[in-house]
Amino acid sequence: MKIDILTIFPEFFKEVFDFGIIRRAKLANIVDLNVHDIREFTTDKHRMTDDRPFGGGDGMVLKPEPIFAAIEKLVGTSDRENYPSGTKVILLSPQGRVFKQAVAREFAEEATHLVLICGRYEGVDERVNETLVTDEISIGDYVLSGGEPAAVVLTDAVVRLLPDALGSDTSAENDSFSDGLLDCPHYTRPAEFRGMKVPEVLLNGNHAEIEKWRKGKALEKTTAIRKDLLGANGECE
Ligand code: 9D3
Repeated sequence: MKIDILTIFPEFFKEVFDFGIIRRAKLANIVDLNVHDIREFTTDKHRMTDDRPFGGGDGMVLKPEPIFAAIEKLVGTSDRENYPSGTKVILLSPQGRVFKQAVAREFAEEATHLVLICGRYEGVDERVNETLVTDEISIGDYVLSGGEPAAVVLTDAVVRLLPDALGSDTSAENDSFSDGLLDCPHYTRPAEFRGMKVPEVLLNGNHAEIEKWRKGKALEKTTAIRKDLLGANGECE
């Protein structure tokens, strides 16, 4: 999969993709991940990426020209009707559909090229949304100062789902959310730490008992703090 990130703060991403599963996926050519400065696609003397809003008001709005130029370079066209199949141009914005594991799965399975446009607090010219964007995504109901952290979250969640991105010791199948429940508690040595004992069931080697305990704890935890995950629709919503 190819992932291109468009931002006015390319420095934000300097080291964030150099660790763990994403780093491995890059080295194994499972993902071709690149960050682009929107400013590099400006053609005016002052290389302006934003401008004052028509109609007045505070703050600046990201200009359409460099974003259109970037998409034309990266995708080949600025008409979303003519994007190559498997191409998604995603605007990260608080107005978007909320990112969930099901959305990560959809992108990992259907897309071969993701272009992530990082919005800013003040907004993006609406013509970007009208003709370039195939998916508008929010990562949740809280206010960020821009789309950059959201681009990191989305990239991480999608890349680890790509075939062969996870090591053989881990499996996306065993993830919390894959069976719609939160994870069970985990313990490692020592069996007693400052008077706190590891549950006896985990020490006795009875794997059927252990599985039953883990499932029970997962259900207990989910019921206590995330009843919304227990819906019958299996969408983990
Ligand atoms: C004047 C700004 N706000 C009016 C309610 C809207 C607003 C626009 C842009 C608030 C924050 C932002 C910057 N955030 C993002 O670009 C963003 C975001 C977020 O804030 N929350 C969750 N997901 C995302 S994805 C991009």
